[in-house]
Amino acid sequence: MVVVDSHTEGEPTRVVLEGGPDLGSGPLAERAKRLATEHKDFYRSLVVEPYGQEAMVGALLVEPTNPECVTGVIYFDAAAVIGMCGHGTIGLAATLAHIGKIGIGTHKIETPVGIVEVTLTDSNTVTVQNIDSYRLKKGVTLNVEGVGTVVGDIAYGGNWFFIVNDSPTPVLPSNIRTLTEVGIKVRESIYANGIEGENGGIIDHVVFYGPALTEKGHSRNFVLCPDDAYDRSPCGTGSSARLSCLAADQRLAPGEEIYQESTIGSGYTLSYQFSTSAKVPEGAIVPSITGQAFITKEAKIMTNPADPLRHGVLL
Ligand code: PYC
Repeated sequence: MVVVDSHTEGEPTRVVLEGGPDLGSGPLAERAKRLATEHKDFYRSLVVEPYGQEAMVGALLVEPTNPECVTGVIYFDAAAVIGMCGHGTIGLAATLAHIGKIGIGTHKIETPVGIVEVTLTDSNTVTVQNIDSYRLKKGVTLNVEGVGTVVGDIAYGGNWFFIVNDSPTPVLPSNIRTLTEVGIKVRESIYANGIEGENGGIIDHVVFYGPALTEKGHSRNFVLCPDDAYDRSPCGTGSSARLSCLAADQRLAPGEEIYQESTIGSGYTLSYQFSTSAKVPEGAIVPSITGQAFITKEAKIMTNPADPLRHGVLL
């Protein structure tokens, strides 16, 4: 497999340029399902040790169905094939620029959940115009064993999120272990209570918000991903979901920019416009996420059939 690695605000992405499985030529959602059900060993091995690294998200390039798109892409982490990935799309745009496939300007990319737009300002700086994002439910109360009462909103930004405005634990790098443990307990409670997104959508991302630690920051977040790793960036799809909540609560006006800090202190500039699509719930927004990605590696991944750990170590 030929891959290019990058990091977006600290969060790693591995773009698979060549050597992925044949997923057919159907809609991307169908191909994503085939990747999830028929090729788990393949995608997992690319993002977990010893061939991958903690927190890595993979981006498998596929032929788009829409000829206006420069590529199609299916994202995955160690635990799941995911609908969309904001940091991954910033990393993908920087990678496509690195290999000479796109230049400065705006380009369309097809994902299993819809078409997104990327605007490359320079080789590292990318703005993603994400798919329509919206809040499904406000103020869902959970009684989480060992944690207490946790109140959050259920919102969609390409993945389903449980968004907690008042983090049960201060969002500080020194609390990453506790934040991870509490996040897992919150997610278990969501599952145990049968709480879902629309059409049975699995709420597999949990985000905690706390006060910003810098002057320019709006707030600081901690994002628990399906593979139990935390997002080193502020999470593009999570930020999209949060923007939909801020819009619904009239805490942020359309076009107003905020700077979202991540747990490690990197960040995204965020804004939104209201969606004009009739296909999404009223109040849905089109989020805009700007961040920077840097190429870290060009590599050929070897999968030696004699290697007992070729499918990755168990997490
Ligand atoms: O940036 O959307 C994102 C994302 C999802 C999972 C990890 N990062």
